[in-house]
Amino acid sequence: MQNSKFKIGSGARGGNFEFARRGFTLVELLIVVGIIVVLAAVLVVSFSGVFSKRDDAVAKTTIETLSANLQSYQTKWHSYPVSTLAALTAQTRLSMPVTDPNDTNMGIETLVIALRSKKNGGPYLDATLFGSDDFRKNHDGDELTDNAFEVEGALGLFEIVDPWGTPYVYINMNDVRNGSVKEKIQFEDGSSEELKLDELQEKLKHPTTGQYPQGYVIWSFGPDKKNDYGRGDDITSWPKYSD
Ligand SMILES: [Ca+2]
Ligand SMILES: [Ca+2]
Repeated sequence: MQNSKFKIGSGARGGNFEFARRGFTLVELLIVVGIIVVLAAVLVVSFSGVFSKRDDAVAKTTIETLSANLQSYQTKWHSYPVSTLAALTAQTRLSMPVTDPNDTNMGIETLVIALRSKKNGGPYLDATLFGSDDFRKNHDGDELTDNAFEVEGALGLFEIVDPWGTPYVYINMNDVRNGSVKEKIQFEDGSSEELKLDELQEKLKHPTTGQYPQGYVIWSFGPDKKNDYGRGDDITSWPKYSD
């Protein structure tokens, strides 16, 4: 019995056995690995392309939704929300001034409060947008101490964030024109960046007509999470200018 077992590979099929045992040469293996690497790279690139297109579309839709909500607000009040809570206090005609607890994400926080405020006949803010943790964040952890704007629920000063986790920027164009913008964005990791007024005024101007966008601007810093003031990969509420 032992003999017959021993003879399996060395009989009539000995050649096959030898071939199987030889396996692949190093060159053959490298070729196979190379092909797998190339295929994987192609798949990763095409999938990331699909994901980044999907994220761009989400940011675009979010900006369109906020713009539609702003339009409802404007129809009622004949103006767009201002860019800071202190100014919104005056716009809402509150007797007690409400100020921002800190100096970050003021534009988008003010927009969210303005659109949620029952005092202003709201809420105008899209419920799906505000109801989802994908969009609603409070990176800088600030909140109001009293409910002067009559918003529903907690008093957290929420931001709406883009698919890459960065808060959208909202600025009323009057504040750009009169140079009163003080906007500082706090990112997910706690770092922050102050917007430069001169760069804002320069980049928001149409390259040939010199016109500013009407009413307000909302933009996302895009996949690179860097502020290009509406240029580069940023996603904008106004028709984007080419660089
Ligand atoms: Ca906040
Ligand atoms: Ca960018």
